[in-house]
Amino acid sequence: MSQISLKELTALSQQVLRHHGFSEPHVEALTATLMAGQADQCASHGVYRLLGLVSSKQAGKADPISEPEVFDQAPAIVRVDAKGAFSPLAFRRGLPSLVDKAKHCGIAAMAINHCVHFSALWVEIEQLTAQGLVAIACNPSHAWVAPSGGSRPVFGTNPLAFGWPRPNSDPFVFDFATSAIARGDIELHRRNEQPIPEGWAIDAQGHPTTDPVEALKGAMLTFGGHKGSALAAMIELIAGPLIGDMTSAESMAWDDGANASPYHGELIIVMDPARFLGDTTAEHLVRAETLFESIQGQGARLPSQRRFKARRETAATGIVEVPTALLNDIKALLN
Ligand code: NDP
Ligand code: PYC
Repeated sequence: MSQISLKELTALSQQVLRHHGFSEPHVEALTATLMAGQADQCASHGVYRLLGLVSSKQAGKADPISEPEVFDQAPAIVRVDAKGAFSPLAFRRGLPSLVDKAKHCGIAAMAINHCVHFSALWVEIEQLTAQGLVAIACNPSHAWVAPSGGSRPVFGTNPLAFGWPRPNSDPFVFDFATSAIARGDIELHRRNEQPIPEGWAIDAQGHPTTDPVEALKGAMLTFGGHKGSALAAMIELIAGPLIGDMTSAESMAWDDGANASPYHGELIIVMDPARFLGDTTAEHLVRAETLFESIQGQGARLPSQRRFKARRETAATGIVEVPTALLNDIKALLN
């Protein structure tokens, strides 16, 4: 492992992206997303993703300069056309309208279309909980995951994220793939030449495997069997056809073997407790705290607790750890 200051890593990320022709708004939005992942010690969605950003652009599958366009689709729906570029800038551009609409209507949605996607969804969710809003986000990816009871990939790793604002504390946030694990984690096991646990994937012949290379050639499995499978299908539908965008299978066909980041849409749904509850908002939100206390009171941890702890550690030291081989691969992107 190499130790590097977050400041230095931020500058390196910006340098790499500029070197590869990304416009300044994309450099800023992409680097903020990558560094958020790294600061929270999310190895599969931190600076590792820089390799995929550059290779997707080099393969002609991600536009490095397109400026997203924001459309006022309906009183409670904002739509952002990312125009073939990565999603973080599209999210940034649509965020003010999404928040306004949620605060006005009580519930609102943002559909991001035609975006290349690589990020963890909590980065977006936390920008909504910071405004006192409850949020749900999801998107398809590439068809890598077999449905429960099947053996051929249909679904993406389809993340589902949820955030609940808390008055005097970190928000309650969960964010997970509907596959047993994110694909990025299997890629990291391949990079480190480590076996994967049983239950994550099957090989191309449909047999259970612990070999990450065979897993990446075969099919990943859903989490929770038929339950993860149904959630993955729901995400294909509501963040695919419902918003006029691609399913994971369509994204995979569009990729045509380029091995680029997935290209599709994303759906974000936001609710304003103050509009649901009016004068009784504080009274009801305090009841949510009772729920959290009853979870933590018995020694169970809340999702994202590990991340928030990691974030505070990074803020205190200003230092993050990056595998030396990865750091070298990133520096090589400047050649
Ligand atoms: P994990 O299975 O590692 O964890 C997901 C969630 O579960 C986190 O909120 C985590 O909190 C929480 N958690 C983990 N262990 C516990 C525990 N013991 N008790 C309570 N909560 C726990 O994540 P995945 O591999 O499924 O996903 C990782 C990331 O990959 C996500 O951020 C997701 O958005 C991203 N992803 C993005 C995709 C895309 O298309 N853009 C596709 C697939 C995944 P904590 O972090 O604190 O451990
Ligand atoms: O790790 O499964 C994943 C993933 C897909 C797109 C971004 N991350």
